[in-house]
Amino acid sequence: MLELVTLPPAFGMRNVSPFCLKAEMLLKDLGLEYEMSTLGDPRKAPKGKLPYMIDGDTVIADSELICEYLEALTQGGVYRNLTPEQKARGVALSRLAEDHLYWIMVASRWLDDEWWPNIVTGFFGFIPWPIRIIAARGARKQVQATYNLQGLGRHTLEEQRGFALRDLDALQAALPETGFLFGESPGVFDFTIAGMMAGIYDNQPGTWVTEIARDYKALQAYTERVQESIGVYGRC
Ligand SMILES: N[C@@H](CCC(=O)N[C@@H](CS)C(=O)NCC(=O)O)C(=O)O
Repeated sequence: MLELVTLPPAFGMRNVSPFCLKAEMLLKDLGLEYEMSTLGDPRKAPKGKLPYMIDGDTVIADSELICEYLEALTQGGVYRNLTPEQKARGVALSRLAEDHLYWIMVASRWLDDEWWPNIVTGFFGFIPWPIRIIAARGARKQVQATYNLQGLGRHTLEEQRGFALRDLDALQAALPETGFLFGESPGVFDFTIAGMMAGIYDNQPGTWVTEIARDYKALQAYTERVQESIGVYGRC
């Protein structure tokens, strides 16, 4: 049986990571037998990030590589009959969500002093005090350094809000008002976008990105539609 290793629940989310949620939705959609397990410390994962998937002796680390593996396993079940143009749009939107908006969401959780106590309890609660706060502060420094290296961390909060708004504008404009990206049933690229947006809309309490995303009603309705259709929700 396939095993998907994800982060433990946190912030009112049973699957708190957008990448893990995408992989879970895809496994359910493909009708494959799978079980889920959790790992509190992503540093112990094969590539230091979650999710990874185990299939017998094979370990696949990275949600996109999991998609590729499942595509081969199901002989084309993941990308189905997508045209090259549809796949190109799907990949471009995924990069927007996973390699840009994702970092703003991460910063809104980790680097906002008001939200920070939720990180300490949500991600580090399993570590005894006072090691917990030392470990959490160390990880926060790394998140800040990564955000700076990515480039977004060099901007003012107001400028970061502007980047988030333009990402959300683009996502909402690219999505259909009914149905899904490429047809009447959701597919892998819907899982990518809905997996990302579920964490933004439903993490408890909301972050500053949640606040601005709430104005994007069509994007929120789409996120609900995908989760409902597949029967997998990020929230508890
Ligand atoms: N490209 C990876 C990204 C996975 C990722 O960033 N996972 C986060 C959780 S949402 C993680 O494990 N972060 C831990 C870290 O970077 O130390 C994928 O698609 O699987």
